[in-house]
Amino acid sequence: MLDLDDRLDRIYENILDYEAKQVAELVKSEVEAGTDLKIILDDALIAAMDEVGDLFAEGELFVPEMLMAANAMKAGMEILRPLLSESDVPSAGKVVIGTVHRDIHDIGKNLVGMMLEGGGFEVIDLGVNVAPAEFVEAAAKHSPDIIGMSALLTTTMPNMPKTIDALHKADFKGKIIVGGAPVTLEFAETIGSDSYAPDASVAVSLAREMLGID
Ligand code: B1M
Repeated sequence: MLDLDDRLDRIYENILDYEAKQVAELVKSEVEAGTDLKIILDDALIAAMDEVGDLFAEGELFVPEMLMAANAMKAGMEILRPLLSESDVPSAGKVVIGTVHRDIHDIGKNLVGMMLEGGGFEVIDLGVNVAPAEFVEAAAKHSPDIIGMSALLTTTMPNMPKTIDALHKADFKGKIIVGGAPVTLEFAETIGSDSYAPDASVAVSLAREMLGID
């Protein structure tokens, strides 16, 4: 039988090869072998997604490949998630994410959610066409560390400041991150967002930075 490092390496490599079914099977056998869940999460799933993020940033991978890797990671997460919630493995932080009101684009938002999950965050996805009041309600219900908003239309970008205002009025104390193709750093700064990420991999680095995680 392979030693633990080699077995974790196989999971890692299968994520980079987009082999969702293999990842699920390997994670399942690792759980059955009694391997620490945090080791599987950190040294295989999160490590692979960190590598995917780096390759994306270097222009070696593109959105479709990042999505396939995220899907493979997700297959492993499906096995770990119910067990992690019963165990004492701490999440990196809680993120509520959604596409703003009147906007139904969700591919980028889903990718950001998956990459955050791959980065060890607990992600609560509110879906698309999320009204400011729904973000406020989710903030009260889940007390997230971060709220993330995505907008793909110039006509729905103004729903970001509306949501931020509503969150501030409701005394939300966490951080806010925005993104989406038409969103810029300048726009994010003018609407009072704590940060702006141009892509999913930067979103993970910024979320870690905002929460003081190395
Ligand atoms: Co739409 N659409 N669309 N569309 N659509 C765009 C956005 C558009 C640019 C196309 C175009 O005209 N060239 C244009 C917007 C123009 C504008 O506003 N200036 C447009 C339009 C006009 C529309 C409709 C109005 C069309 C119509 O009905 N007349 C309509 C609007 C519907 C609505 O929302 N109310 C509409 C509908 C649709 C579909 C339903 C057909 C479909 C969406 C399917 C879905 O999402 N499930 C769709 C699609 C697919 C697109 C394009 C082709 C692709 C978007 C996408 O998924 N990109 C898009 C053109 C384009 O962008 N090339 C277009 C891939 C995705 C991975 O990238 O979402 O940018 P992106 O996410 C990136 C980053 O932006 C960032 O990270 C992601 C990954 O790196 N990011 C974040 C995103 N969210 C983030 C959040 C963060 C941080 C980073 O923190 C929380």
